[in-house]
Amino acid sequence: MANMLVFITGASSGIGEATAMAFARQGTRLLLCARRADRLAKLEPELRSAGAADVKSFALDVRDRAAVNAALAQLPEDWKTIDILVNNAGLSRGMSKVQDEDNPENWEEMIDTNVKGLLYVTRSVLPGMVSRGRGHILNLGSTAGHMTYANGTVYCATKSAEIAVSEGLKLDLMGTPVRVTSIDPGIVETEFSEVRFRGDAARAAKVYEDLTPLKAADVADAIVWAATRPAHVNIHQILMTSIDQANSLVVNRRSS
Ligand code: NDP
Ligand code: 8X3
Repeated sequence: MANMLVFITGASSGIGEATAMAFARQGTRLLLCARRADRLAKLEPELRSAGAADVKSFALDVRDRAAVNAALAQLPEDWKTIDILVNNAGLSRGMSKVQDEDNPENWEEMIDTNVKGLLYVTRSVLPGMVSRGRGHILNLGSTAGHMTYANGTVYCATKSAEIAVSEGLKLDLMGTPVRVTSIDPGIVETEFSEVRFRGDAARAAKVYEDLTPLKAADVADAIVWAATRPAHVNIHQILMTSIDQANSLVVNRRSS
């Protein structure tokens, strides 16, 4: 892994940050982006101390196609040869019925980030992987893409789309050595719910109350595992939950 260059989107928090740390321990070079560049800058020395061969980070909003293309085009040549892309940047906004949604901007933000942003970043990285004859794309899906839950229609739709995109990429890439993996976790305790509920910490805490959630590091561990299989092995999908979850709907809460 020491010669590998790993690009992680949404590395300023949660699963993306934990994945950066997990790859750092493998000694890879790390290219990181998110909108909060200050957080990435703080993370850089920690990743170096953990073993990363080198780290470069930059501010990027994956919803901005021109900015995605420009950011990748402006990289120094030796930072363009990305071996592993982790399309992690993503979010949920709100929980409501479609007929009650009074803020459809929430829908745009989820679709633009989770689906279109993932495609923009992939399009800017994938041709290089194909022409170099090596590469691995790992996309963050969710149990939400496997089973829709009430009041989560649009978020679930974006994660369902992520599964379709991952399957489609695998088909597109047949005949090349580039691998595609969809990483599909259930409930993971990160800033995800605080973002979803726009800073309502009490409501966010309820999501993780009375159950054992996955940790971001558990998901990072699965990502590194998928990325470190022999080159001829393609892990298509990892559907993972904590011991207290069966699917999108069935969760074991100790209080109930
Ligand atoms: P966090 O909120 O902790 O992290 C989300 C990351 O995405 C942040 O680094 C954020 O950075 C980045 N991000 C969001 N929007 C953009 C954008 N427009 N451009 C660039 N970066 C962006 O949540 P998680 O770590 O939990 O989520 C990571 C991924 O995992 C998401 O795709 C999520 O859907 C998925 N997931 C999460 C689960 C959970 O229960 N937590 C379960 C299953 C999947 P910044 O704000 O600085 O831009
Ligand atoms: C995140 C997991 O169940 O909150 O994708 O949608 S869930």
